[in-house]
Amino acid sequence: MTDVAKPVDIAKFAEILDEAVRDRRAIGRLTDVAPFDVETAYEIQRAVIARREKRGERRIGVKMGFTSRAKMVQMGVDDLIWGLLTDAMLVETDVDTGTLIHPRIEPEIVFRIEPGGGHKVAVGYEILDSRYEGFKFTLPDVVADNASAAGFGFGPWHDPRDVANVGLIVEIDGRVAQTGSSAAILGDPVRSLRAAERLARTAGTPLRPGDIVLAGAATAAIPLPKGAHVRVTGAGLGAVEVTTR
Ligand code: OOG
Ligand code: MG
Repeated sequence: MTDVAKPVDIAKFAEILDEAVRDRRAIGRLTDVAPFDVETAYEIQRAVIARREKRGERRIGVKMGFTSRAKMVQMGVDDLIWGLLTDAMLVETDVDTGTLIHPRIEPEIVFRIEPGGGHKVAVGYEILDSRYEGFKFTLPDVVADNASAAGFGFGPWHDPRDVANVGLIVEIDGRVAQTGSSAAILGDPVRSLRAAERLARTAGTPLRPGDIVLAGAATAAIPLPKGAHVRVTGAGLGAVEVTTR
C-alpha cells in the first residue's frame, strides 16, 4: 500500500461516540471514516470515558468482552476486549429503554475486588447498546465504543467459590430466553478476572478494592424489550432482576 493513512482525530471520534449516547442516535462505523487499529481504539475509548469523568462520573471497574465463543460468534469478532465502567452505568432496579438506541441484555458473572486482593462474586447482567447502526462493528470500532457498555447490575455478593460451571438462566417475563454455563467464559470466569487485573495494571490503572469486574457473557445477548421484567439466575448465586419501561 502506498496510501498514507489518514490521521485519526481521537478527540473528535470520542466526541462523536459520546454524543451518539446523548442523542440516542446510531452512527456509521468510525473505521469507515478513517481506519484505525485496536491500540488507537483504546485511546478513543479512554477519551470517551474522560469526557464522562469531566461531567462528574466516576470509574468503578472494568468489563471484559468476547470472553466466550458464543459472544464472538454472535458479533463476528475474534479477540477478547475490555471496557471501562462508571457509576452512572450502575442500574438500581429499572431502566428506561427510551434512553437507549437498541439495547440488549446478557448474563454476567461479576466480581468485586476486596481489600487484600481477594474478591466477592455475584450473578449479574449487562445492558449493551452499540452506538453503531445495526449493532454492527469491527473490533477497533467496538473497542472505541467502550465495548458497547451501557448499564449493569448484580445480585447478592458471595465469598469466593468455584464458579467454573455455574448454570445461568435469563428469563423475560417469566419465560426462559437464554441459558448457559459460566464454563463458556474462558473455561472459568476467574481467568477473565485475572485478565482484567492484568490489563488494568498494564494500562497504569490497577484495579482497587471496591472495583467491579464483569467477566463477559456466557451466552449471546438478547434484545431488551420495553415494559419487561428480566431475571438472571446463577446456580448457587441467587438472582438479580431488572424492570424496563
Ligand atoms: C460488545 C460487548 C461484549 C461480552 O460480555 O462479551 C460483552 C458487544 O457484544 O456489543 O460485553
Ligand atoms: Mg458483557
